[in-house]
Amino acid sequence: MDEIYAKYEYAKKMLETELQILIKEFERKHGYTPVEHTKSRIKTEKSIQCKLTKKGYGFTPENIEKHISDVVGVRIVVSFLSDVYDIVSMITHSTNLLIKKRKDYIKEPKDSGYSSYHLIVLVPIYLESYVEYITAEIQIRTVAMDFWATLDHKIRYKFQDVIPADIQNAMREYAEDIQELDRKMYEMNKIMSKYEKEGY
Ligand code: 0O2
Repeated sequence: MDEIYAKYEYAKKMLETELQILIKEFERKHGYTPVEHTKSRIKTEKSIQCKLTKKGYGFTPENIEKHISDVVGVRIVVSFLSDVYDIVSMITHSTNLLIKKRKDYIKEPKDSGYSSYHLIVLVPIYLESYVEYITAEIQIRTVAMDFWATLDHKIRYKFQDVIPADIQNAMREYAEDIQELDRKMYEMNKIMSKYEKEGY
């Protein structure tokens, strides 16, 4: 286990550095800062164990590597809906990261109402005599989606996934409100850009 955790630590560092550079370059080229904040983490042993149990697998290094794609996770929170897709495109064009899978929970939100764009990527780590590719998850979402997901996470933790129906229904409704708000903010940003172009 020590060996595999060490590799996840290296992958987290590599991914953080790669994303920092990509975001800085994006800002330099476009003269605009789309990212509000980023957060990275290594999933706790308890959480990995829990997820493997739910999927019906034992807690072994092989099962972690094979069945858990988000031991290393980075979340990128952006201002507007269009920024999500700009950041996805930026990461997709990186020559250092390989895209393994995409999950667009913005176009198709989960039943809970959860929405975000997930990229499952392969991150190279340079060991003594060889390069190994480690799987990691990048979640890209707007501030509004992040607000919703943070509360939803607290609810899930409190009720241990057995969430009362009234809370579930309310959260689905708020997810729709958030979607609508993101759309309105995106339109407002377009209007602002138009004014800017006209010299305001
Ligand atoms: P934590 O504690 O946030 O890390 P898969 O093998 O692809 O079928 P997986 O990895 O569960 O299974 O994929 P999925 O559904 O894309 O979810 C990955 C992560 O997305 C979750 O990790 C959450 O971080 C987030 N997520 C997915 N659904 C929800 C949701 O309904 N509400 C919230 N708040 N977050 C969600 P973990 O390990 O479940 O949790």
